[in-house]
Amino acid sequence: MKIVDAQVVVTSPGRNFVTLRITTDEGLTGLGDATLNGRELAVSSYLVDHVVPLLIGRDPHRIEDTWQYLYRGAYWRRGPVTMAAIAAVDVALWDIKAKAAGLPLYQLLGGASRDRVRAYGHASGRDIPELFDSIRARQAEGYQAIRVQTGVPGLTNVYGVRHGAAPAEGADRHPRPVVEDWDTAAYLRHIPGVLEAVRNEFGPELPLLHDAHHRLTPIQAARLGAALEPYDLFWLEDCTPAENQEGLRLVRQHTRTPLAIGEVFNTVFDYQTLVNEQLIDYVRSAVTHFGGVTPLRKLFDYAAQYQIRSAVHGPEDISPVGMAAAIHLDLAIHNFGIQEYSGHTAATDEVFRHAYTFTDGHLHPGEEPGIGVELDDALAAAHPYEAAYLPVNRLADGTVHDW
Ligand code: CS2
Ligand code: MG
Repeated sequence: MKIVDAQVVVTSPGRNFVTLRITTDEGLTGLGDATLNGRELAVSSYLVDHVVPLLIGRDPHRIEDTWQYLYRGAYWRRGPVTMAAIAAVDVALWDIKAKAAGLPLYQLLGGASRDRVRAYGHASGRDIPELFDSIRARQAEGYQAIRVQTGVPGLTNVYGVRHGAAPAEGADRHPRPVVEDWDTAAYLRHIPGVLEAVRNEFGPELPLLHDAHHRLTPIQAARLGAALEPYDLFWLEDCTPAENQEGLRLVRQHTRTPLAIGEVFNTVFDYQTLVNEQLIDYVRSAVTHFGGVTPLRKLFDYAAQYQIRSAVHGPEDISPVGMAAAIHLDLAIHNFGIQEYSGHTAATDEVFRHAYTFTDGHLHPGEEPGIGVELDDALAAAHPYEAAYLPVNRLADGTVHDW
């Protein structure tokens, strides 16, 4: 079999998605997600201008070799644009291989290690009553594990918190980045009381997660983790910008709250100290941003040696193609932890018809050969790209802060 064509489709059914479709001389096609929120066209260009010409004529079955060829061969390694582009190729090739075998992808990854995949959803509120309503809404949808984000008194615009009908994070199509505001001291004073209220209202059994979104220093994170221990979090996510991996030693010494990190990481090297020293409990990378199924499977196997589990990043900006690939991997690996799942707009689900299902808070990839996603080109074309930025974050004095 040979690759005869590869196209990049950029569509915006509510938000932008970048999809690679690889076609073979036998008529089989495969899809890969290359969406990098707020920088979509950079990945599209990387694929169209630099990668697609290299794919034509290659044997689509040689997934590992193609991955190494694109990663090592480029010389300029790592980075989100490169790794999202390689991920799209990798997933599209797995899709083709599984279709050629007539099997759903998870069967090629060793078969199911579980019957279904537990997902967590997002709840948020500007205040506690609004947050309670949001948690109840997620429970009504079936979620059995919930991430809680809350407004902070004195701050008007906080990451992850829904303002009225507006989307909570990143989906706004702003032609310039929205400026959010931040005050770490106010956040640290406020958040333990919120989690106490949620725990009291919803009881001891509901798994609760919280995302600090890279905003704390190691000592602030250590203090927060310790303060949250009575509320038994499933995890505290991205407590620091963890490219300073050694900083997690300090956090770990001071708290038994489980830690999850990695949604912005794109290679195993970003995790070495965190995993080798068992400084975290969950690795958070997405198939789409980590170079695909091939390297993410290796990361999970490496993490398993340290009793660290998977928790694949699954916000709305991972397309249904990236989500499907994640769910196949989740079903197959032994050290699965949990899958983030925000769902998509109805328009997105029409553009990307998918076999995976969400029932009673759990996902299943379905039994269609391949990853089980089809892209409707005509519908995709009806939703052209729209420039959109993620927000930026500033302190009260105007200093740009992590977000
Ligand atoms: C978030 C993301 O899902 C999460 O945990 O941190 O929503 C993140 O902000 C977006 O994916 C950025 O594109
Ligand atoms: Mg996060």
